[in-house]
Amino acid sequence: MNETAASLHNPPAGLGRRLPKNAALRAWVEESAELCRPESVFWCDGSEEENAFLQGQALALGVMTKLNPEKAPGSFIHRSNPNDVARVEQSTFICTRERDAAGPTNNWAEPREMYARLYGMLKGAMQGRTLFVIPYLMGPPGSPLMKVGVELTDSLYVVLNMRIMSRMGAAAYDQLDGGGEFNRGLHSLLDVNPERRFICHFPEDNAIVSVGSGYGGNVLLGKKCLALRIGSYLGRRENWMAEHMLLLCVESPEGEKTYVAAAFPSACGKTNFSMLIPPPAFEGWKVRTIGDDIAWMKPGPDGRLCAINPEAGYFGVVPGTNSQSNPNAVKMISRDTIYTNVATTEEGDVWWEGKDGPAPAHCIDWRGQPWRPGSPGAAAHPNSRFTTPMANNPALAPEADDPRGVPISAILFGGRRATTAPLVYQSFNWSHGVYIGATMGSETTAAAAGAVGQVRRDPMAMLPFCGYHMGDYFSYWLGMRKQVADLPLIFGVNWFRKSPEGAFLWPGFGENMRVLKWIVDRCHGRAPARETAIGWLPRREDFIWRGLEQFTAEDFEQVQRIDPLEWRAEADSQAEFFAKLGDRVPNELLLQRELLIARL
Ligand code: GTP
Ligand code: SPV
Ligand code: MN
Repeated sequence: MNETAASLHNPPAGLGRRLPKNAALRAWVEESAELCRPESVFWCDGSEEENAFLQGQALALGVMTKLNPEKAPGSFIHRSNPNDVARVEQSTFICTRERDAAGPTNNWAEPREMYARLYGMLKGAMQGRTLFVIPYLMGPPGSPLMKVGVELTDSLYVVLNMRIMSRMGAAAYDQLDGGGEFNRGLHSLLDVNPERRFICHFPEDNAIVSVGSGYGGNVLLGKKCLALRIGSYLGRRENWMAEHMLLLCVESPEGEKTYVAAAFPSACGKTNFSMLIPPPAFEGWKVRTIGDDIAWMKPGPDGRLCAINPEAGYFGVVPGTNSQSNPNAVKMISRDTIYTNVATTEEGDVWWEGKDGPAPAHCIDWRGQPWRPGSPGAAAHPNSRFTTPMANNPALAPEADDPRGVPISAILFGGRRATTAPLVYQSFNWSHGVYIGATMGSETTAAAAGAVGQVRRDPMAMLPFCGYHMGDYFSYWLGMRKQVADLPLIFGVNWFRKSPEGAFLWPGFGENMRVLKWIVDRCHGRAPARETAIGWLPRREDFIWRGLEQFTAEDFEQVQRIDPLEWRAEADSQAEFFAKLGDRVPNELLLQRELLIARL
């Protein structure tokens, strides 16, 4: 379902013609059309009528297929080009005038050269296609953290996804018509050729150009490109933070609300954790989702760190989603969902590895080929995704729409580590906590093209998403200490530690509530801990175990074990990473590493 030939014919009167008052926007769209030469320009207003029309067009053009409305009401499947199924870090660039501003963890290109190269590829690239203008907001309207963006794209899939993922259309026109700055995102599929695939950020111009891909994080420009890469750059300039974090609210039976943010790398459990259902032993406790992927935070007037979710939907990992692992997600994606790269059954339903029930006797795999149990390869791509509105989430927190945001009590950093890292520990203080985030290691996943399962440093889960020099990013984090009187506590977690036989040591998912409860109690000064070389650790008796009695004292000992040799190797790997960042690494973090070694 390659949509490179997509062009709209004769939209009904009234659709696609919502011209904005904003002259700068009109001029930029005109210039872009001049360059790309689309057959028509379609101005999206975000209305229901428009959505129905565009869905119909997507079906007619083969961009998506409708699923059986009895099995998956209001839902669609899109199969992307098999060469285009994940983010592409090697083709992602930060284009600043000075190379040093992007730092050694980003690919860099000189802005004028990169613009020239991209515009060369874009010249006449939309002939016979429609250019869609997508005005959108990131963040609830009226929030001091809200940002305005406009994405120009020749992909209907992008339009339909952006409508779910952002506050698209009318609300954005209201902001644009009042004048003011907006992010300019220009996207074209070109011929979906990996050789001509570039995801380029121009933070100094508040602009993005993405070509040659039609997949998720590469093309839904409000998400990773604006909300994280450009966002982190703007945040440092404007005194806020853009982070790869979920946001959740834990409510106790007494009605006490505690807000927690957690940075886990791509495909390492944010969506799942943000909507977990506490086990029966936690009767009366509720976990509600504010965001599942991105948090924007700023020092609030009350001395707390205040956070919003800039998104309005979830672009989440499908495989492994079932009524045991994530019952809320099962309900959430049962309707009004766009599936990307899953398998489809003869009944017009979707299927993926780890779905409830047995595998179908035969189905059509993510590539569009016949598949049966035993066929080589997975039926659903390991990075297959759902796009679903947050309103579908049964655990949605009302605060998700609150322009004021929520005050954060705890920040969690969690990698995917088969060894070394314990289930949970707490930092000694802010500086040590920033060090834990900055040195986080995690195994690579299918969310990015390339090898899977290799441990790499992924500071704050932002390695692929920080829009400037990583050393300066660490300094910015440390500096929050001076701006936030009542700082969140910082914890390290790891749901993914394995036995020598390769089995997960911790049951994870809903059972993570046991860890979360200890964290919340630490925030309120209610739970003890013991001091170790790496930080404060819970003792076994500090957890509630009812319903998980089979998890023995030895199991707990194993999942929390701190092996001095493993940690020495960890410190060596951290040193290599710091060396790569050069003299922009704050001394304070180097000192934290020395202190760890001394304690070990
Ligand atoms: P991105 O959307 O890529 O940023 O990912 P994410 O951090 O939201 O990850 P997600 O929650 O989608 O989880 C990714 C994978 O990890 C899925 O296959 C989950 O089934 C698995 N997973 C999530 N939580 C746990 C857990 O607690 N334990 C184990 N063993 N696996 C988990
Ligand atoms: C991630 O890779 O962290 C994602 C998916 O959340 S994507 O939007 O494709 O980047
Ligand atoms: Mn993500």
